[in-house]
Amino acid sequence: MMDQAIIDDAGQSLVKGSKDGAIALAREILDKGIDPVTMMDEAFIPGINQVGELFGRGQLFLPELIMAADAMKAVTDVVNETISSQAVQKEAKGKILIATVKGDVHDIGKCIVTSLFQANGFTVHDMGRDIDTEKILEEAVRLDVDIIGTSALLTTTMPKQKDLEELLKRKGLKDRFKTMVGGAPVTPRWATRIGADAYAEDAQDGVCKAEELLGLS
Ligand code: B12
Repeated sequence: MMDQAIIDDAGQSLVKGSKDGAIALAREILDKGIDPVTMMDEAFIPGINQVGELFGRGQLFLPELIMAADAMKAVTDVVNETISSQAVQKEAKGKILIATVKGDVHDIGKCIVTSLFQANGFTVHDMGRDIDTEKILEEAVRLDVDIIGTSALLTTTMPKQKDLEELLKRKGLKDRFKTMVGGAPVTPRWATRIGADAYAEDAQDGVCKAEELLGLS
């Protein structure tokens, strides 16, 4: 468990959009030996969610949201460096293609997921953000991946995850790939409704679900 004062400071650094402050705090927390995923789950993710709530209520505006996102992205980079330096070289467990769907530029969560998958021995092809459904499928076929994971952070872009399921069915490829969906507005119910093979709440859950999908656990 992390100290409440540090959790509050992490939240404040994001609300203030202080990139340097957030980076310094992240390094301080990691130096104490706290696991990077725990740090994100307990301090910075609640912090960025708080920023999102303030923005949603009109108490914080787009320029501040952008600054907070910039600070969060910098923390994510520190975390990803730490995770990859701690990663034990394991035998490749499977290939995963990951992308944020078309019309959506949110990629902080996706980058954390990518990094944790890699640290757990998966080969990950991260296509980035705002990616066309057809392109995702083309790349999945070209790279012959096992799982396609998509991220959607907007209620207006979630339907792209459904489009992917429909495209897979239309092309007769539904049985060839397993699909996994994630992102803050995405729910297990949504995953079931669109026919995705798995829903993951966070990066750690994503790793567990991927292992289940590939029969590794
Ligand atoms: C940061 C942020 C931004 C940044 C994004 C920067 C970036 N590079 O990502 C910027 C400033 C660019 C931005 C822009 C916008 N945003 Co914004 N943003 C956010 C905010 C505050 C945080 C998102 C985030 O990074 N969370 C932290 C990460 C770690 O969490 P996560 O993404 O959910 O990921 C975790 C899990 O979901 C899961 N996961 C995620 N994806 C996947 C995928 C797989 C395969 C798996 C297994 C797991 C998984 O694992 C991750 C790690 O635990 C949210 C608020 C919120 N609570 O979500 C609003 C929010 C999503 N944004 C919102 C809005 C409205 C916008 C804008 C439309 C604003 C505008 N007027 O322009 C634009 C849209 C731009 C676009 N076309 O995409 C709304 C969406 C409302 C809605 N109903 O859809 C929110 C909810 C804010 C709000 N309360 O109003 N935003």
